[in-house]
Formats: sequence, C-alpha cells, structure tokens
Amino acid sequence: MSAEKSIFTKIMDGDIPAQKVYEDEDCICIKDISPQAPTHLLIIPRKPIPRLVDATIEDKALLGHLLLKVGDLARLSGVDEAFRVVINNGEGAGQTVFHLHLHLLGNKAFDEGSL
Ligand code: DGP
Repeated sequence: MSAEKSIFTKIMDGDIPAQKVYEDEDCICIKDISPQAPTHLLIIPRKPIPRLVDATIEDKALLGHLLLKVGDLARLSGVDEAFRVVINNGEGAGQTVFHLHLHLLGNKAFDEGSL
C-alpha cells in the first residue's frame, strides 16, 4: 500500500502514543487529544476508510460493530443516558483526520434540540 499511514493507523501500530480505552480485532477506542467534552472518545476502525462516504456495502458489518461499541463504551464510561455521536465527513464538515472515526461525547450539558 503506497498511501501514507493516517495518524490513527500510526497509533494502532504503536508508532505514536495514545490513551487507549478499548481495542479488538476490528477497532480501537482512544481518548481524544483535544477533548470537546469531559468524556470524548474516538472509536476508530482498523480498516483505514478515509470518510464515511467512502464506506461500501462490504463495510456494513464493520459499521454496525462501531455503533454497537459506541453503546458499550458509553455504558462503560457511565454516560449512556446522555451522549452524542458525531462523524465529521469532509473538510467542510470539520474532518481533520481522514481515517473514519466516531466521536463519543458525554458528561456535558447538551442544548436540547440543537445539533
Ligand atoms: P475530526 O475533526 O472529526 O477529523 O476529528 C479528529 C480528532 O482527532 C480531533 O478531535 C483531534 C483528534 N486527534 C488528532 N490527532 C490525535 C492524536 O494524535 N491523538 C489523539 N488521541 N487524538 C487525536
């Protein structure tokens, strides 16, 4: 593969450190380096899919796995009664790391009805 490793692949490969919360054969979960909420986790597939829109039908089970893990990790973190899941897709939406990841945000007062 000629493409340069994403920062998240480097973390998975142990090239750079991160606070790892969970890992299995399909994904890892780390604490965000620049938290936007008291609980801010990133759930990242090992497969380096650049953006959500690049996922295909082949990734159906993987995407389901990631969402189920978000639920598990929300429970583990004690935020399962109130949390948000965010996926930024593309630069215009604020995506800065082009390796699919889900933000799990919790322990924060969310404005009702707003995104
Ligand atoms: P996004 O804007 O959706 O692409 O989010 C990328 C997130 O990744 C951002 O919240 C900061 C986080 N991040 C970037 N580099 C690192 C890193 O080296 N370690 C960790 N733990 N998080 C990182």
